[in-house]
Amino acid sequence: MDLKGKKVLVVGLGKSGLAAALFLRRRGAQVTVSDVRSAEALANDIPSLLEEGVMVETGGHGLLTFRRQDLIVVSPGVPLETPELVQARKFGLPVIGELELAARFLRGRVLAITGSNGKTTTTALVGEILKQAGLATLVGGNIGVPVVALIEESSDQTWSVLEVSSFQLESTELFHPAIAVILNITPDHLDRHGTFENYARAKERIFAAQTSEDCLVLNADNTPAASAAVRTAASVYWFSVEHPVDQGAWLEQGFVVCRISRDAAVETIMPLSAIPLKGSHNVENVLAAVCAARLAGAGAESIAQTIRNFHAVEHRLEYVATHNGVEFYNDSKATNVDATAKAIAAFSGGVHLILGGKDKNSDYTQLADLLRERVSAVYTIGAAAAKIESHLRGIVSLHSCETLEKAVNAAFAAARPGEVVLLAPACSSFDQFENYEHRGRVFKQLVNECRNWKV
Ligand code: UMA
Repeated sequence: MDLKGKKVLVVGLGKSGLAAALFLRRRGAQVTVSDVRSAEALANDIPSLLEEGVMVETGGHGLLTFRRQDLIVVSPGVPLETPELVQARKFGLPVIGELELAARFLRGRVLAITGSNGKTTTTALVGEILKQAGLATLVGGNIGVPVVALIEESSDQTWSVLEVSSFQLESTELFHPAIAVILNITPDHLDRHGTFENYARAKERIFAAQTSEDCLVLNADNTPAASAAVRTAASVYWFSVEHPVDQGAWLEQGFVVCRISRDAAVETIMPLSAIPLKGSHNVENVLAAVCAARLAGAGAESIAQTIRNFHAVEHRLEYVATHNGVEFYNDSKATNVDATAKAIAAFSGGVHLILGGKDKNSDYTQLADLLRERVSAVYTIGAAAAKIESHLRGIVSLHSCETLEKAVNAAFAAARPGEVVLLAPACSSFDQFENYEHRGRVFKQLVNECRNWKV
């Protein structure tokens, strides 16, 4: 793909847009960036872009800006159905995502991980395993580092371990991982994709360009993920917490085991009890990581060693502190109902749960059984509060708190020693916070302030 002299429009000036604009500019393209936010809101990034010779349109997307281009590169958070993009496609302009742009230039091999939940932990774990095994490894994607930002560092020997979201996959064409992993597919982002089927099809683009030379690792225990096996050209590997599989990773008599081809011997990786991450969902993540890392060439012993020393990624069921015998956990990344269910299930009971934020067209009644079993009270915050309360009335004790600060204080006041205050909000954060990281950091700060409480 020759970018020299091409007119390229980058839509959205977040992390992806900024990295894409600078990359395109370095490759000689004439770059314009367009964002709906105001120039004031983007004041941090505009000067460096102008200095590089990038043109910037702020405060909205101009139809004409979208017409005068050779290529349009879209940030993951910008829906493909945005009217200006629909119009541009109608005029025959190529529209690709940041991931697709990066895929065309990234050197070496790609190990890509998608799923509704567990992506970030599994990506971080696989990245760490490959690094510790001595392989040249880069880590990026939805985990927070745009894939275009990895291009310059990549070489023919590199493994790029990428967390990829449905937003990124939706606009891929040539993106071609040597190893792809689908951890699970459960309802999420229905506000963007419309239906669960559309969402699942977007996830399945992870293997669209794979051939029989490539590997696809699937969760045998999750039907929507497992059903992809009949639609792929790649060799299928499985992981399961429930039963042995013909090739892949599973549990046997309290041990994680792995077999990387049907005729190979079963290798014992490590005892289940040596996995340092909380929650049964993390056992699934570990099994997927073991299988993928083994396929990429890491040895069994080195894999076990790295898992033993691996700590929870920030904002994923992250232990924060214990005050007056009450434990606080930050699972701000639990941005959908399934992730919240998994977080609750990691505790045996006495959970004071903070729920709410921006709704994604979710059905919160799916939490009913777990709430009855393990949750003492729910504290609602944000724009989705009224909907959540209407779904959960009569199931669990509800407290309307509006803000995270009021919720933390109310939960701490009510929790008894031995109980848990858990932020696992089942919603995105954009109504009250910049992103889920910001929400998690505010939670941790509020928890630290609880230390000064006298009881
Ligand atoms: N914007 C427009 N027009 C629109 C919509 C948005 O101009 O119609 C602008 C916004 O004003 C903003 C910019 O686009 O300035 C934001 O772009 P973006 O939402 O793509 O955000 P980035 O900062 O580029 O971050 C993205 C991912 N964000 C999303 O997918 C929403 C990050 O994942 C990712 O880490 C980053 O690229 C690097 O790859 C975050 C996320 O929430 C963590 N992901 C979702 C999730 O995990 O559930 C999918």
